[in-house]
Amino acid sequence: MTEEIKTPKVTRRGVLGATATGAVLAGTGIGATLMTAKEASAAAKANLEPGELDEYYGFWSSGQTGELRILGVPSMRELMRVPVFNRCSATGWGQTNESLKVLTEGLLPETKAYLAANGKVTYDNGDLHHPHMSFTDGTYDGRFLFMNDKANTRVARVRCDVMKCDKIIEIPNAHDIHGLRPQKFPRTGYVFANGEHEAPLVNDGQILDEPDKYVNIFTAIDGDTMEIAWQVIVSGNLDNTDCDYQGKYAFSTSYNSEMGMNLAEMTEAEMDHVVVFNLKEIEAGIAAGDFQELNGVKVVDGRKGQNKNYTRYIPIPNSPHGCNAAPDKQHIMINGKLSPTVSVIDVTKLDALFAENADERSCIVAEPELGLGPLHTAFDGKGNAFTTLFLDSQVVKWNIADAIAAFGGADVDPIKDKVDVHYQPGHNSTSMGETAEADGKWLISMNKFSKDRFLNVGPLKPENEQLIDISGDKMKVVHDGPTFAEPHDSIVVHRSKVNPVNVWNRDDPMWEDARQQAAADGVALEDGADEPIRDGNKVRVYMTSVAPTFSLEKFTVKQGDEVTIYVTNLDDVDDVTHGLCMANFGIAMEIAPQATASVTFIADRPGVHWFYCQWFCHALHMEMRGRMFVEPRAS
Ligand code: CUK
Ligand code: CUA
Repeated sequence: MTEEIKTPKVTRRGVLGATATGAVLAGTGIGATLMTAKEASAAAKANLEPGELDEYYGFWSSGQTGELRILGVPSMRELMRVPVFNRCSATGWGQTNESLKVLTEGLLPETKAYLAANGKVTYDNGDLHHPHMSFTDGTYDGRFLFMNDKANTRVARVRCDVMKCDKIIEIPNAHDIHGLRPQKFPRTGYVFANGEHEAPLVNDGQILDEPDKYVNIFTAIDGDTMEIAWQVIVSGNLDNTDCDYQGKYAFSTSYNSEMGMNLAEMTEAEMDHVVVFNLKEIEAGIAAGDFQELNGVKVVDGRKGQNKNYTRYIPIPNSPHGCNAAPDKQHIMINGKLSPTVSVIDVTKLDALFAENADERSCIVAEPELGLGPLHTAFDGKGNAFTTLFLDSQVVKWNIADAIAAFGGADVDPIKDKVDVHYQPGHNSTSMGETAEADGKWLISMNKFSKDRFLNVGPLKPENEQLIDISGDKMKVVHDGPTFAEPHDSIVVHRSKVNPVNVWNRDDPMWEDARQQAAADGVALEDGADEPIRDGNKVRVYMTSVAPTFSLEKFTVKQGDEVTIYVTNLDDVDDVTHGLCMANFGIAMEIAPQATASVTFIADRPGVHWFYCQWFCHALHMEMRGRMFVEPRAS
């Protein structure tokens, strides 16, 4: 294939003539540096005209829906859903061979056995809470997005060039991955992942009511290879996590330092803790052989009382939840949840905790009382922090320097503003706010309840996300956005950081298996084959698509054959995606421009069966169809 195909000259947007200049600039990634005067002065402008492009990408979790969502900010328009842990009818995620490879290759052997016993090859649900982009030098680098699955203990990666998931791994030893953050400096590097729920270290059915034998596991994953680098056994459970801008420490909150097994036990102590992980010490410990190998992973013991320099436990009131590094590169906010406070850690004071065994609380430099139910904190890059108050249904803006001064005894109120949100906020996020380039324009409040804010759709209500202008002294709610279950977290990334392609590269590794099988069959995917290729009772059908036709108008297989259909989309104009739906076979998939996708099924249904293109592609889209003829089994 030629270079021409990788960079199409014609864009559909250009053809349609709608603000083509903006589209071309955005598509080439130079839009951000050539921002118009109008854009530059539009800090507080949430409403875009039709055809106007957003300044930011928002990458959203979807909780128990299991997918990643892409929104435009500030318009809050939903741009795309990227299936990850879920099954997707539109794209064939969870059904195509290419997606099943991603969904199955990282599963543990015992999980595969469990699934097989239930007639499945992979999970089809997930609980995706925390999407975060890879970093280089303390800011987003546009390579990958990483995200957790609390439901089935997995971590996934999405490629930002095509916005498709390319890796999913199941984390051994840990249980139910919750908090997740990529290393900020010098780069990602590690992806840190918290196992939230306690379990016996060897969980083979021998231990139930011996809580002292339960542990929690902190995992560091290599973000480049998606292999597990190491794990740490900790005391107490693990909730949210973040890391510093020095590449030295990671932090995890624990709401169950008690290691309780029920609500009363879990909330008993007034003080819980945040665990500090010393990355260099852990790496040195592993190099020195101070680990046990468990399910193929090197695991160090960082529990309290081990007299090791892997961890320190900083007492924090009371069942802390969110964990957020400030863009000043110095402060980490630990959100108190049951305590009305946020505890501020100064990372420059952490070396003394490890080297001199200084008092663990000596690194706390402020603990402002902000309101009821502080869960998560975001930043504007101008010295202010924005904390969600779940119980008060508010976002509070407070000044970090003033909070530190007040903690030192100065008579100053760190709270600058409060705004009502609707209702009960969990996470919040600010434009570029979890990077050193926080720009203080927008804040998203992700609220758990919408109640009366939208037309009633029955007992199950949408959530409500509100866009708040934080460019001035006072916060201003400027937009309500209903969303389906249940975004926990989001990041707001300037569009200059992300530059997806319009058309797949034919060399892409995503369909390497198809490429190899075609070569073995003496077929080029780009040419297709005139007849199905028979290999015992396996039959391979190689088709191409060019709007509005498939290369085969019909093909014949035998009842009971295992049929694999490969479709290579030869269209190279952006947005000309085709589909292949095999009616009454439960088969459907998406094939984007220049991509190959494949699907395998048993053709156990004799007769004529139409396959059709289910992605609208052409004026003659309805006519884009063909017949599969299944000859009945000889009786
Ligand atoms: S957790 Cu959902 S509100 Cu899973 Cu990030 Cu705090
Ligand atoms: Cu091809 Cu619709």
